[in-house]
Amino acid sequence: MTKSGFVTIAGRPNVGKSTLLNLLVGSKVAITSPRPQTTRNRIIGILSRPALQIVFVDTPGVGVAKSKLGKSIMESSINSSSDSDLLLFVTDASNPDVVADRKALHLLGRKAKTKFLLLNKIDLVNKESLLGQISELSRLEEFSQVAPVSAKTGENLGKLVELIGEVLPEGPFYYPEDMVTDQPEKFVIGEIIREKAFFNLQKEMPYSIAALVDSVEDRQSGAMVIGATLFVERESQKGIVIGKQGQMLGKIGTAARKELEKRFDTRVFLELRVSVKKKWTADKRIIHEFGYGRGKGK
Ligand SMILES: Nc1nc2c(ncn2[C@@H]2O[C@H](COP(=O)(O)OP(=O)(O)OP(=O)(O)O)[C@@H](O)[C@H]2O)c(=O)[nH]1
Ligand SMILES: [Mg+2]
Repeated sequence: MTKSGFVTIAGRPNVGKSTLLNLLVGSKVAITSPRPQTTRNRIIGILSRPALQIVFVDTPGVGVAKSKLGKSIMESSINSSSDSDLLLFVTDASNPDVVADRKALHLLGRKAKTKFLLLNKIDLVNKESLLGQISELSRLEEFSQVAPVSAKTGENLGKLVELIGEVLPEGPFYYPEDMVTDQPEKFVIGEIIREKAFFNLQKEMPYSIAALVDSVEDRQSGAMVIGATLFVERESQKGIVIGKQGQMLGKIGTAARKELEKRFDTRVFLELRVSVKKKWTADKRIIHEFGYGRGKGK
């Protein structure tokens, strides 16, 4: 007899959902950043144990969405949470905001049957503050479990996996045991490039940057040749991404190449361009073309 199920990880932006997902499945399947609204679609991370398969579904943070991009990506969060066997509602214990949490819960939690409350980033807070938060948040919703965790130190995550195993139903393995994510290679590469752009452009760059992989070629010499484009919305932003004498683009490219080489265990040649796609965050067609805001639950 095996147990299995879909477990959605959701909450407001920047609380550490993607970092948690990566730690839970033991592999970097989702990019993370210190900026809110990093994740743009639902991302699956699979944890397989001898008689248990947990399919985690990381989702974009839910908050106030103004742009079409923001709205599209939020839709994918709400759809995922309503289809899953369990909702892990994540909050940031180091930056409590019960009002925002209540709004997010209202959007996410209506259809989820079973819910756990995870207070993340406990490496940054003291016990008293935690107890106060737990009692406030527990008033918002009926949670079957409350778990203070840290995606940085891994505290309590082993116990969390046990608790999840207890509530999941009997069922088959949905994915092969050695599979950790279902994202296409091209998309994974684009996300790694976007992560490095987010990281290096922290202050200057508006949220509206996209990375699209145009081509991936495996050379006979074993090297991987990748052509990719970073899209911005305005001409003026192009200069920021390229930087003085191409320095910024060089930095982003080098950081991405290094991670790609590690990940694919091969030499990588990365040809990175910057292009302007006017007002793309307001265009649903382009948002989907870029692969963002996808995902209808299972
Ligand atoms: N100290 C500490 N930092 C954490 C922890 N978990 C995540 N972070 C940091 O919090 C920031 C946001 O993490 P993400 O995993 O990208 O957050 P997210 O909830 O997926 O954000 P969105 O995708 O934008 O909704 C990053 O800088 C992480 O390194 C934690 O347990 N402790
Ligand atoms: Mg995320």
